[in-house]
Amino acid sequence: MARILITSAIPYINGIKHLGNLVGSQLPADLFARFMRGRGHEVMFICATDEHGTPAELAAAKAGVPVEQFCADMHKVQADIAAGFRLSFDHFGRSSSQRNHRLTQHFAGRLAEAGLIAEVSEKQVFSVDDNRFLPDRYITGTCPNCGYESARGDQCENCTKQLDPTDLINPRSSISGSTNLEVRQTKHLYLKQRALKAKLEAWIDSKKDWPILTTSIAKKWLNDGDGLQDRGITRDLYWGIPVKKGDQPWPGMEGKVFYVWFDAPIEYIAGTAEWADAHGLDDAAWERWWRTDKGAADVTYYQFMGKDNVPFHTLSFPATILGSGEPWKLVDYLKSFNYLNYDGGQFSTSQGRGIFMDQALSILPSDYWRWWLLSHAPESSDSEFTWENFQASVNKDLADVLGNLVSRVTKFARSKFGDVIPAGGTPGAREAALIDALTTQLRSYEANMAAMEVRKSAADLRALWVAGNEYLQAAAPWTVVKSDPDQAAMMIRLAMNLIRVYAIISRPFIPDAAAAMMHAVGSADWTWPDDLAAAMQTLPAGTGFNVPENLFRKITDEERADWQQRFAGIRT
Ligand code: B3M
Ligand code: ZN
Repeated sequence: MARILITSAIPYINGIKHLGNLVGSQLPADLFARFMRGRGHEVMFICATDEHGTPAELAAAKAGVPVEQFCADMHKVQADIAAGFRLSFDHFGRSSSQRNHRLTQHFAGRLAEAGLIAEVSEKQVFSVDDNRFLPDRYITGTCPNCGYESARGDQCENCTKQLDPTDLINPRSSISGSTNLEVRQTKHLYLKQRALKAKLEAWIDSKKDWPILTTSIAKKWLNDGDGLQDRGITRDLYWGIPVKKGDQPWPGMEGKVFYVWFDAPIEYIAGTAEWADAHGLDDAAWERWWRTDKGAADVTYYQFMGKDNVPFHTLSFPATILGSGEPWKLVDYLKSFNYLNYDGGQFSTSQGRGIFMDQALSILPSDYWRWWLLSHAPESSDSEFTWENFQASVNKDLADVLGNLVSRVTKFARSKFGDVIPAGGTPGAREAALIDALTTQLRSYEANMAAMEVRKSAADLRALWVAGNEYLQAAAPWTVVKSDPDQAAMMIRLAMNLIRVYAIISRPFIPDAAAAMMHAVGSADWTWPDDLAAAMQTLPAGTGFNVPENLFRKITDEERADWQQRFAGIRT
């Protein structure tokens, strides 16, 4: 039994994620976690909400609630939606947890001791009425270049000129509108990433089996022109983790917090500590996942994320870990994704374009979405969601192929053989050929799943479903029963066992349908079919079974047109 640590990029707190975000991180991570558990491995699957930073503060202000309350509420919202999609986290933590406070301060302290932190004095705009420093993009004024009146301190949206806040005419705070602004001196901490460049490069070069998408992004940031910059890791904000050196105050840094991207990946570790706390376990319970000196040497660590998050996970976070000089676990395999587009354009959170996780669940159960998204995951290139494609996949793969097999077999069995799986008959050449074909296909599925080849895995699973259908088509128990009921009984017994096997192997993709299939054949034995021939004899004659409600219904043309229309616009 192997020990597998899995983390998904942690969703930002300020809004509900769209399906493009879901398929690029949490969903494939869940697929992998479910598969590894199904194979009997020990899995720790961690996700969390990413709660700090100015966007959280501003979203809270807009909602008119204190930021602590806003984050607590939104965490609950996101946790409920994740449960709706059956994301099987061992823990869904919060980057604002006390665990993350302590660990983030601990890492900063270690980095300082190692001489990897520089204190830098800089000038920044302070809003007297807001009583806070303003990040560049929260200062508005008139563009000196084109006269546009709502230019931002970092850039004019109208003429695209890059600006410095001090360039703006009539600058004001975008938070309060106040013009009572001053330029003040402030001090910040920088992580000297440049000093870690050789170590980082050697570590990345040692990852021969990483996907090209991952290594090419890492290498680009490492080597391009001004690639690896020393990085500011503190901010003048209210909401965040107070800057401390371990548990000691940091002179001159009073009232400042760590930058959100410094503390967010540390939450992977803190989230595991939160898991231990939630289960009343001691520190050893989570440290055995993260500290190679405390039992994590045999852990394999997998991360899942969209490509935009790769630099933070191949350079910044490893710089924190390596720089600490402590034996923390580094990622072993980083699976990154391209973007999913929406109906001829991009999904966009800021513009509210596309389908958001809560909306998706409001129109169809999660299995429908899981199947489509995973079988169309943007792996080797960007991919696109269209309603036509979604309808076609659901109706064909789920309803016609899988759902139809389950319903046809159980209904026929009930009408001809009663309440239990029937006895009689002898398997012949056709059955042997089916088991051979299924075995070959199943080994391919297992290999692709282990390699996180999501689309290929979906194609293998679909092929496994199709093979069963073709067998039934050719064997035709519904005809054979008239002349040779015993042989028909044998075919149905085999088909019932096949439904159980389908439940087990399909569970990572469509967990609810898998549970319904398992229930239909009256079993609760989820043992992985390592030996398929043996697995196909698990349910003996005499086992009670149920006829399930339709596993999957078809999407009608009217529904498709209606949804297409409903989700064409912009969510407000
Ligand atoms: N919070 C992704 C996002 O919500 C970002 C990932 C952090 S991973 C440590 O856009
Ligand atoms: Zn301009």
